[in-house]
Amino acid sequence: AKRWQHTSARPALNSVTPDDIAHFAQFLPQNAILSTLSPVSVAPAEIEQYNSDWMGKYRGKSTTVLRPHTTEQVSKILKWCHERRIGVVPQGGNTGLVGGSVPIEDELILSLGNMSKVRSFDPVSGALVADAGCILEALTEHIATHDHIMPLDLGAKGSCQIGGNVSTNAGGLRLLRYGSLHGSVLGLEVVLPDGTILDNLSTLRKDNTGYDLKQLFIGAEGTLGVVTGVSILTSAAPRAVNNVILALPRFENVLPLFKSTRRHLSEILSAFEFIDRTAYELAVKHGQGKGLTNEESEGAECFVLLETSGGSKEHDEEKLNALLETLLESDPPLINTGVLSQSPTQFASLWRLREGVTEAVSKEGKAYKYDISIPLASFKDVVDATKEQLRKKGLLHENAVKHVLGYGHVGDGNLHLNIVAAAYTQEIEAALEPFVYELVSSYKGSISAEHGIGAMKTHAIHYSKSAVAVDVMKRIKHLFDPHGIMNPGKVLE
Ligand code: FAD
Ligand code: 2HG
Ligand code: ZN
Repeated sequence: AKRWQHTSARPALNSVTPDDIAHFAQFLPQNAILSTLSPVSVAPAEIEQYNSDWMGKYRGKSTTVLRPHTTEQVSKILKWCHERRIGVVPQGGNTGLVGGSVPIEDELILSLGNMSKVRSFDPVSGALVADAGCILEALTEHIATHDHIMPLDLGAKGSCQIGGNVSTNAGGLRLLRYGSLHGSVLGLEVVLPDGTILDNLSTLRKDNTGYDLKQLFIGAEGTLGVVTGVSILTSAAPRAVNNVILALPRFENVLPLFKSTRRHLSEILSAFEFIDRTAYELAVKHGQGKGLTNEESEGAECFVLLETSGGSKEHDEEKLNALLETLLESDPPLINTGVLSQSPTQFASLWRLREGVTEAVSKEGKAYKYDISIPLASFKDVVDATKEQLRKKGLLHENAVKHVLGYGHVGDGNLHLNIVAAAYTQEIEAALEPFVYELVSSYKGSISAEHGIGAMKTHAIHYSKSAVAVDVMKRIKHLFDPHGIMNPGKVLE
């Protein structure tokens, strides 16, 4: 993991001291302060989970985790840290994949987990207002009782928080249908670095009264303030959902398949997800759902999971069956086989295959993750070129890189290129970077489609943003956070 050092361009920051803990204890309940410092003095093991990221790739050295219950408490914490020049890392579910949610040095960790109340839900407009620390799955379950669904869904749903989702501008599995959070978030409550509470928690669909400030915090990765409340537009739950897994003989069929699927399914298509053969085999190997029998999957180069969400099960099934017939009858057939889920259990199991790839990969080894936007037709070329690069460097073997795989959100032009290694080593990283970034740049793509910049890609932001854009970002950062306390070393170097 890269280490950030204080530079003359960045103001120096102070470590948390026992005096700071004594100050926090004046307004925070005992259970909201976890610190290895006196007078709290917990064992370092108790804060280990907050210092380590989901992949086991990034590790901070924080002594102190604060878990406030209210927005006012967050405000008091930031006001103090602003005055004392203490770095603060906001942390949600800690499922981020770019090292953004853990400290680089010994910044204070501000965990939102205790702020987990639903504030309101309007079943007429679908507007949901919730504390930032609400777990995505808990919100999904809460509004399911009102026959509504969240506009986003991702494999980390059981741990990630809505505030973390907003702060990373998470994409996920439903973006094709419901669009990005820049469209569905209606308002935010944010505590600015100096402790000021910016209450923009509107539930209005339309509000053109000057600058749309909330947009700045969507995807800011905790560098501009702490999101404490989220107002988000949810949709009426579809009456019928179906999913199908398709086995394709060749990658080249994905593009014509996508075109054909869109034409046949039009408004009921709600997801179109891609996994290559290696990703499929890893998911199966590590028990992530069941898809096809060995016979059905034999000879397939890749797989597509598609989902429909519509008004009538029979009507949607009719459309899906007509699509499957067309695909099988085309000359040569675009697919080897297609299996339509027959029960809610099978539906969930098919989804598990796709959603479970990340978990399967983490069981298999240490993953280098490149989350890129490139033209869909180049997905395979990028995976192949990366494999070839590692082969040329003599790194493609059991003790170094075990697998190179590609999967992702085809419908959004977003490929997840994962390199699974026996261990994180400088040699592998040097073979991958800047190689992958230059490859992406040659396609005029993005080096971060949905996971963000975090600590991982600060040095590479110029591959996807102009010098002018980075300069404007720095000026915005300085305006909100003149002392540079918010998530230092993340997004901007
Ligand atoms: P964290 O990991 O805790 O934090 C992420 C970033 O946001 C950090 O920079 C942190 O400082 C900041 N932050 C967190 N909360 C706040 C807050 N309240 N205020 C200000 N800043 C805050 N991502 C996708 O886009 N699409 C996917 O499909 C997807 N699938 C995933 C599947 C798995 C199995 C895993 C492990 C991750 C996946 N991710 C995906 C990445 C990750 O889950 C998302 O980025 C998620 O939105 C992070 O939420 P979190 O609450 O865990 O945030
Ligand atoms: C997904 O789409 C997530 O499954 C995670 O964005 C991707 O682990 C990854 O590389
Ligand atoms: Zn993804």
